[in-house]
Amino acid sequence: MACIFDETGRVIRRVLVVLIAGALFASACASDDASSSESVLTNDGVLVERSPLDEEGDEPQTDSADEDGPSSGEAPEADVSQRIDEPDSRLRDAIGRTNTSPSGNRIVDASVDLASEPIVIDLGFTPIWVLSIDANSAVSPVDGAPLLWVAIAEDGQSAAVRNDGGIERLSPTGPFLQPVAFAGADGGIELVALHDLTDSDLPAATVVDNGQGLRAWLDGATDRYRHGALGDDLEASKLVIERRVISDPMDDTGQPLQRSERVTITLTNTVAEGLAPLLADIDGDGADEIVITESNAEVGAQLVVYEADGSVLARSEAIGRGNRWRHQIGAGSTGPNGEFELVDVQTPHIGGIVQFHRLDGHQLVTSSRLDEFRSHRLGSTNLDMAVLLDGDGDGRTDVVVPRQNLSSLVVISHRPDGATITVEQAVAGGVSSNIAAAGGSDGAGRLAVGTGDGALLIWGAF
Ligand SMILES: [Ca+2]
Ligand SMILES: [Ca+2]
Ligand SMILES: [Ca+2]
Repeated sequence: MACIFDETGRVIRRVLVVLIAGALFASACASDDASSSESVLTNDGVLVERSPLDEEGDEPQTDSADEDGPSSGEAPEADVSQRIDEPDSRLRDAIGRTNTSPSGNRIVDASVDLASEPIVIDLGFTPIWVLSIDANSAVSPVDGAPLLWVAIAEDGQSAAVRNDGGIERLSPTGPFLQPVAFAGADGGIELVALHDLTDSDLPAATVVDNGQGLRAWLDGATDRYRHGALGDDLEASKLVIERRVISDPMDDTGQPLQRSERVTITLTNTVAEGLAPLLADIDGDGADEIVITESNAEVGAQLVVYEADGSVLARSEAIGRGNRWRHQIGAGSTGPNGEFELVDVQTPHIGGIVQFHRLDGHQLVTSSRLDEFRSHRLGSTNLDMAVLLDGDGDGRTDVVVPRQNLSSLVVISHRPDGATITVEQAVAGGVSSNIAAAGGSDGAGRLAVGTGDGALLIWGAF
């Protein structure tokens, strides 16, 4: 992967060279401080290691040089606390992304009427990535019309689409394993390869952040489970969770002490199959949990919900055989009576079953399912081909996902009699990109998708 990455990240690497050099210098100068970490081997066969970070809230970097992670019973590596400007903190300034939220939960709290006719923008290339740009970022406004979307082709060709339907060509800077957009210094847009901003050895991995002191990412790339749904033989052997802890004692100024705690979970029987965890309040206790998809060759994939302290809250059934993936999409109030559910697509390349799951004790129980959809192209690092939003205008959250043959977009609503298609929109040329979406302040949303005919289809707020 390193050599592919050198190609894809070449341009951006130059941009970030000063930042990275600074980080390396700082990390070389830092001292080890693993004396207070604690590790526990749980019943689930995972090693959980807890490390307090320093109290100023400086965020450290893990030394994750090992390939396979420790096996059961073996002592995990020590975390190393370092004072650096971590690259992924820049992600908080992103103004455009392919997923809908930095939390990794693909949900937009807004309505888009997908039964209406879309606006069709001719791009002249087939987009595989579509980024939704923050309408308030005011980048490249022309007559006051800001950019709303950026579409990017496999070869790095890209174009920005304004909210008046106007189109601006961008200089090619890709290709990307996963692009993210920033406001450029010249008032335009700067596209960056996400992985260059992320402290993980897993290609295309990203850090998720709920904006309330909880962050998590996958790390510890290993090739011990050769399934390759995401284009290489590497999967993660570690889940890293960082949370801000506010403790009772006051400091000298009478403020509560704040510190960060890092929990590193080393998977010994499984790998985490995906590029990022998903943060959502699965048990309704007001604090987000961390959802990942764990797989192994014997039983295939299973959704696992971790508490922020590293304990396991719940698991779904495993698929039952190896080399069968499930693609975690999002969590929200999709149930017929607004029940909170976690949505995934089981085996998105073969029969693609959209599944709604609810927490029942320590189990994620499937409440409804519907098949023949596709949320992912085999081998792609684009995992944002499905989204939760109200796509039929009844005010309740649905799932928007392409048909298995990519010939249309469908809205799936979880009704009392089960999961039901309420809208189907044909997509001429087939769906070629992720589904990008965003919500406005008035509850109205917008959604865009690329097509194999070289167009961008747009529904909603203009
Ligand atoms: Ca919770
Ligand atoms: Ca909880
Ligand atoms: Ca709806």
